[in-house]
Amino acid sequence: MFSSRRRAVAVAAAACLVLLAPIQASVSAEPTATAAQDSAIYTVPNTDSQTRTEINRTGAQVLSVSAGVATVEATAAQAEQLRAAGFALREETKVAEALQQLSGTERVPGDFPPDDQGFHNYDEMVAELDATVSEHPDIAAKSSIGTSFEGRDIPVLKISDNVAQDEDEPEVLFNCNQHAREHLTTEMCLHIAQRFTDNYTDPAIKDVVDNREIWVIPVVNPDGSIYDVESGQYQGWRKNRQDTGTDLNRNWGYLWGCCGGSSDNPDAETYRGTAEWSAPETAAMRDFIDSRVVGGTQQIKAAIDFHTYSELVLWPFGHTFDDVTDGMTQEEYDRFARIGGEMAGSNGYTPQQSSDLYITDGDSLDWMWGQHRILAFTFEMYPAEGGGIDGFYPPDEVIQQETARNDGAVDILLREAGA
Ligand code: BZS
Ligand code: CA
Ligand code: CA
Ligand code: CA
Ligand code: ZN
Repeated sequence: MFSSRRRAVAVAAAACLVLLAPIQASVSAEPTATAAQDSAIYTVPNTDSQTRTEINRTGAQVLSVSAGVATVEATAAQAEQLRAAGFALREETKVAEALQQLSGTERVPGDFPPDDQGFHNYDEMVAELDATVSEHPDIAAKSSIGTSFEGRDIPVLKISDNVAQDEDEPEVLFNCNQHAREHLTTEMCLHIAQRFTDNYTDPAIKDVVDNREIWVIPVVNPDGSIYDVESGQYQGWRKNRQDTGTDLNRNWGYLWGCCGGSSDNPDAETYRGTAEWSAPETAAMRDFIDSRVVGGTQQIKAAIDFHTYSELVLWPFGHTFDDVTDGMTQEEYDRFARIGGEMAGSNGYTPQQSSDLYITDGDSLDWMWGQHRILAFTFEMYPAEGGGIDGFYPPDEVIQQETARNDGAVDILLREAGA
């Protein structure tokens, strides 16, 4: 089984690891209680996008869906409320126990557990970007789009020939790790950065790099992603670290809080914040994307916001079940569905409108398209089904395969940005 295999690897690795990194003998302080830590994982049969929206409205959070069976993260109170509303919940695991198992027995303070050292923590991500720039100064440049709530830079890497100039080329944005625990996405952005710099001698790659301006933001939520690993044990943390945490993907300013697709309860996993853009991290994203309007024209033509998990290609809107609505014509919707379908054909994900999962508001997709007409997609990466919180913590052995899996889709989007 998954967890026992991981334990075996942890035990085998433990002896040599003391040489590599300081290991805490035991965790002295209890990890801070969080929404996820206090929750259990439930399965709920026979759901659809309407009922999944109802489930989320209690403050619980649908994590994945398989043939109508939803996997849901919920506190005891939320589970009780759902049962009272007629949902047939079956408890699968306690999140705190699952997180402990996933983290193994050794602790590396400030870093991923010994088994998962293939993942980049925040400092390692910054170092990776710096190394990319120093190896490829002609085609890669690093800057910052702003700072997080706790004051950390949110770095962005630009990749293009004549990288110091703002050329008149279609710009494409890839951003990752809005949600803290979705660490595989950071690896996705780093993979994109490496692929388009290390392989510049490949004519197909050179053609893209020379004729596009690619922006890569590997960690939109630095504080949350650090918090999720800093004790050495995973926390299952989703939000940023402002007060009780704001769900960054409910804080964007297009019809913010409009449609029952986010929560006003600060403890909920989908807390939308006190106002649109109340999170410094979303405000930094807004300012960066707004700054790409040059001469009245948005330069960013296409974007992917990477999340985990469920293996989905999602397009706008999230705030309505309707395909055609204010801000989306049938022709535009059909273009999303066509390109989304083509990308899904290349990576084996399932293509669908975002609201087919459940209704959301204040998400990045809705703003990027609604405000700027960016051809914006959200990818929910590996795994398709994770049995609960485990889905956010795949072993580092899958990083190479599951990031390279999206090469074809990334290339399709880069092509479409010029169409
Ligand atoms: C996640 C799931 C994600 C969310 C689904 C979604 C994607 C909603 C795009 C809206 C737009 O947490 O990864 O609930 O934010
Ligand atoms: Ca491993
Ligand atoms: Ca260029
Ligand atoms: Ca430009
Ligand atoms: Zn997410």
